[in-house]
Amino acid sequence: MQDTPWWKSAVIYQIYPRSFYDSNGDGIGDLKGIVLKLDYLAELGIDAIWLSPVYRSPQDDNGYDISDYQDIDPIFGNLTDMDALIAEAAKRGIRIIMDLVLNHTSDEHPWFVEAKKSRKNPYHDYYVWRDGDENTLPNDLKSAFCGSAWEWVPECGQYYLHQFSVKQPDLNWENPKVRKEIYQMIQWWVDRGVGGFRLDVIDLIGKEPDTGVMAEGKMLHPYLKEMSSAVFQQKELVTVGEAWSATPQRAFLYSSPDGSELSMVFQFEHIVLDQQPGGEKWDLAPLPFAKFKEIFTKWQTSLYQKGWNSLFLNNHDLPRAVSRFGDDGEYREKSAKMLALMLHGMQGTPYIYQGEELGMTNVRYELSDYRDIELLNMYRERKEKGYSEQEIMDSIYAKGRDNARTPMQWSGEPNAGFTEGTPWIRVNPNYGSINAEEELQDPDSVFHFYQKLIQLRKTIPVLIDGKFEPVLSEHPDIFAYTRTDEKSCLLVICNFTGREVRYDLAEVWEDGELLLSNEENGFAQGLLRPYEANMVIKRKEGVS
Ligand code: TEU
Ligand code: CA
Repeated sequence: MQDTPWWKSAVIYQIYPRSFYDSNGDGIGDLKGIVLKLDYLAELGIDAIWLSPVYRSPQDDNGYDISDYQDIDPIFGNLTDMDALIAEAAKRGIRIIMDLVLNHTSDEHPWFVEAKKSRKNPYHDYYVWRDGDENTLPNDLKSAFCGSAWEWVPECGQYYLHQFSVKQPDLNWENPKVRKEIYQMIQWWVDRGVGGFRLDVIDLIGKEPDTGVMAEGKMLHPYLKEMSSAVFQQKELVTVGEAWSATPQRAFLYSSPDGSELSMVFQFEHIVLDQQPGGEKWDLAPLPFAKFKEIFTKWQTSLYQKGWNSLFLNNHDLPRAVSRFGDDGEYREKSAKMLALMLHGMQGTPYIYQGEELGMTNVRYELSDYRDIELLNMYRERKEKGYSEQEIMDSIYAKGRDNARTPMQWSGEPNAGFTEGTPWIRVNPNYGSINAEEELQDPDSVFHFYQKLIQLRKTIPVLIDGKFEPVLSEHPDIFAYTRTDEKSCLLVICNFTGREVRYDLAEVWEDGELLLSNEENGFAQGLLRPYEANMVIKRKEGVS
């Protein structure tokens, strides 16, 4: 693994700062709070932190609406706190990856405050405008947060584009001045010592609003190449792009080994499976397990030696993995470990979303307990369309982003030890039994299972370079695969059900070394107990 980039053997931990740890009692997580928890993260063994936005922002979309890219929002602290976090993390061998929102700014960003003053303002074409009259929308483009993607500005006699909230105007990437200012800002963060960037909805920057082609526009990859050569190809930076439209073929460009664009992308084909075809995320459908396996297999086999996968099952926009793909009831711990082993055994860079390492679960709150603009807008829109209260709440329980945004559960203390104040969002009531303090003391906890998985990634080369090959592809309950390199072969085999299942594998694995299992009775070939997961390795004879 001589010249392998550091991020190919790394595990990256995502922090949603407002829900991570509150150091000053205002009920909102902050940068000083993260510094206080760095030893916990070092204990887990992660290599980098992806920090969701902490820049100055009106917080309309919890910081994904940025009004100053080069300052910290006071609710999180200040630039001195940011420098302290970078330095304290570095002491523990942890890099900080900043979340860059480059598709849009806040409408309170100075650029937009100027732009909307008049068509002649020098900043006007930093954004996307269309002529029209107040009662005729330019076209039927919709916002991801409900309603039209166009907002009328009388002073200009024009509409501006916002693919997200009305307070998140889309930037005009066709304007070279915009790109130049963005690259200068990125360099400013690189000079400040950050180790990389997560690029929010990066597949949208090549948008073509008149044709309705918003993702993967023809200028997307030229812009990415220009940005990469301007600021990413330095200091071993890791860059990961969020690309809901990504396919393996497109990922060859995004994550090409020549480093001409990014290190890797977050693709979402496994994330949109449990929704009705042609529907929205709120239109629930059972998870098609065969398709789930097929998609992971496609990405693993397609990108082998031609690109690089990011591996994730949840983030700040998604329901908790154990609730969505496992069992957050009787088999919560077992299925959380199974999901972790399934994911971390594959080729790519695994991402752990805060609390996933504890087996934290979804919530079912009263409507008044929810905070997220996306689900609250959906509630209003679907209510007006006549959906039943129960149908709407069931969608929120299953897919609402606040499932992931309830405060990190540190202990059984009030508010799960997250804050001594009133939390900005209600704490999941199950914090008494699911919290870091308990799990740090329990050698069989989900936390320690993740810790072992992360350690294996550092010590088992086949986990980094081994070729992925599916096995038992037709089995209705098992996801299994091998990883092979010139020195060893590794089997990962996972039961995705709460039932005992049987299987036949021609190859004998019982003489292999059981690296990790979530089953205390060890590995018995041919049988998997409920949610059992095993990682077995066999080293090739005569190969040192
Ligand atoms: O998310 C992109 C995005 O499309 C998601 O919001 C998606 O629409 C939905 O939430 C999936 O459940 C990114 C950020 O991750 C998200 O937090 C921001 O709200 C959004 O962009 C706008 O910046
Ligand atoms: Ca705080």
